[in-house]
Amino acid sequence: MSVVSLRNEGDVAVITVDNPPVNALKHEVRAGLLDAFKKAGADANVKAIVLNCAGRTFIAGADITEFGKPPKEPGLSEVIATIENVQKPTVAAIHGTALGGGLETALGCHFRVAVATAKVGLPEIKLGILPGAGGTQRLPRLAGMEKAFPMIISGDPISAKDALAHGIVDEIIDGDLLAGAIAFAKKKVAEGAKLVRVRDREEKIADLKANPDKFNDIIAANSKKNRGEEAPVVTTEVLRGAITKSFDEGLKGEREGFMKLVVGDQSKAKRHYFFAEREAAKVPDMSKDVKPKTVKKAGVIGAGTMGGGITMNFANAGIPVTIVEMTEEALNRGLGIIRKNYENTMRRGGISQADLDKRMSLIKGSTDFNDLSDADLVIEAVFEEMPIKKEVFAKLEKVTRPDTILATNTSYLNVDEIAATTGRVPNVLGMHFFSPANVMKLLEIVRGKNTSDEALATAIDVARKINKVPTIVGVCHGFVGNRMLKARGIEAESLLLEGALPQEVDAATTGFGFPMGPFAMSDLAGLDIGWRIRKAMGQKSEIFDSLCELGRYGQKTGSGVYRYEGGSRTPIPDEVTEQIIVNASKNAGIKRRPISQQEIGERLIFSMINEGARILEEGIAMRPSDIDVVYVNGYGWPVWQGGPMFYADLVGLPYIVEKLEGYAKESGNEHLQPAALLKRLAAEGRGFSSLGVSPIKKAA
Ligand code: T1G
Repeated sequence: MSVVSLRNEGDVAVITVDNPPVNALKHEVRAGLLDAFKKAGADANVKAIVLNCAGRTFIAGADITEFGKPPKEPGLSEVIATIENVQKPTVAAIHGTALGGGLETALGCHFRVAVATAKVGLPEIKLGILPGAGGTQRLPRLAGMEKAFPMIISGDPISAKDALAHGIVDEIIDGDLLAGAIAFAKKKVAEGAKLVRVRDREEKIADLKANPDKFNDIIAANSKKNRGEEAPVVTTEVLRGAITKSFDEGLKGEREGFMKLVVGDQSKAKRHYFFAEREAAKVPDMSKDVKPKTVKKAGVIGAGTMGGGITMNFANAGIPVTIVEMTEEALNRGLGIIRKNYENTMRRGGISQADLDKRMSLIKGSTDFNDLSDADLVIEAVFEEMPIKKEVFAKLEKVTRPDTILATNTSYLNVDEIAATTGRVPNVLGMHFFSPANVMKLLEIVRGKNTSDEALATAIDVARKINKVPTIVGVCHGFVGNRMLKARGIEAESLLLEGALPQEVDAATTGFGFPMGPFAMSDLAGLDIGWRIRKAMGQKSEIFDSLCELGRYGQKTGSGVYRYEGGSRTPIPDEVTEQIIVNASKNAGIKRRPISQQEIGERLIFSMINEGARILEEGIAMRPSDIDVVYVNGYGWPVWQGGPMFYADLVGLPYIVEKLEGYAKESGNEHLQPAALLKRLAAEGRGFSSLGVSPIKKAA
């Protein structure tokens, strides 16, 4: 089957790309396009050319799997240069998502038409690169820099309507796209329309060319806090070239910027993550012919922060959901918070009043479990205490249909133990959301030892429908994310006792690219949560118990590890905390010492990597990249660092083993001893990426 075909519809040539699943611009597509446009361009019987795509979308970009391999001619820029020099009207017919090189190819045409549901964008920055086939130079000329800059620096697509408003698309086609595109082309021929290459259109950047300093205002209006990412910095200067240089010089700058970024670790990390996120939802030992159940109605138990957020996810996806609380007061409080959240989003322009009303209409509040009798899936989000969860599941067992899937939102507890309290173990699993549940993309789906394939497939399907990123994990205390975070927490507290101060530990974390350090995060979440868990488990922490005994729970009490003044959320180091830490060191018989940022950073990061290795050994995660997906989506791991396991391979496992052994010896922290898998891979000169996929081990 040819990936590019050429046929004539009367005097209009139709060039069709057919390279499923997303018409990516692999080498054969580029060669086919070059050949087809040359032929149609030279054919005297052809008066106009339409470029369209088969399948579900217009070209969605370069083929990312080709990156890092020796480039094969023709390059995309050559193809686009050929297209834009055709001396007859060329029209791109867009449906689905014209992204990256796809949109850049369309910008090589004189005109673009699209169906109303189409989207266009230049998402390259999300892969740690920049548009490398003229997008940084053509899009500003077509749409103006005020529109092009935010599109390119955010990488977010825009609607066909928005594209029409900014001249990126020339017409929205109702009905059959190809017929509409051909009619548009014929109209241009009949009008004798002037053919201007996008590269030659300067009207929308004329003012900026004359006043290049105004470009700095556009940067200021569209740049967010950069935590060490290279691509936005390089891309900004390449875009500046669009108004300070000639087109060809600007193109040269784009090429240089692209080549610099594409070989960098940050782009490798983001490309790794792109595929990792898609792999995470694939379960090799789940039978191929299993079908997910359709969830026409969901139920949520608990209208607290988590229950409310989970409920919103279903309403946002148009799925009716019943939220059940124990009392009217608690229920109304929860529903009030949901409404307030939607009102805030509406105020920010995220949704309309009609959207708000529709979503609220999909949410039914109740204090009667029997209202869940027709639910297909019920998720409990009650207190993190096993007896309470078991009581809820016992009730659900009675009021729901035997085929209803019951999920627990537990963050740590044993899902198999919960399942065992029901008579439907195969229909019980964990769906661990992250707070705020209506915002955070990560969903850890906890596969119990007897969870059925159908229940698992349904949870994965629901995750996609409610716009979450599913990762399948096994049963252990804290599953993947929280278990590794606990390892980091042990190190963070140990570093305080050994001589570091909270602000030094947090600085090492944000210096790595995290939005927040462990102690600022604890103050945000509330120190009392950990205090309650420690008391329930009979555990002690002199530093944090002392802070809590002083009523210092964190931001909510105006002080915790840090001090917060005048309602500000900015953490201020506090001598009260420092004194508590110094006393704790003394009581532990530890002689405090200055600790370098390098040691702090390595102990925090390497302790998580080490725990990740143990998680893989125990079969709690199927792939190292699944752990990366958890950390990027649930814990703020900077995506340009690829995730803990990808980062470990970049650093090199032998180095990590050596450092862990050294720090374990120096600190006496046994959990820093390298995991067996880590040591084995290091000894064999391998990385985590050399591991294949292994099914979640079903605990004995
Ligand atoms: N290259 C290779 N494979 C791709 C791909 C791509 N660009 N896009 C998707 N796939 C695979 C994906 O791995 C999955 O494979 C299947 O297609 C379906 O994808 C020169 C250099 C288009 C919005 O960044 O955003 O152009 O798992 O599950 O949810 O300047 O895919 O089935 O084996 O995501 O319907 C720029 C990336 C590239 C777009 C569809 N383009 N793709 O979403 O399906 S760089 C992008 C997407 C570039 C130029 C530069 C989404 C989608 P498998 P999917 P979806």
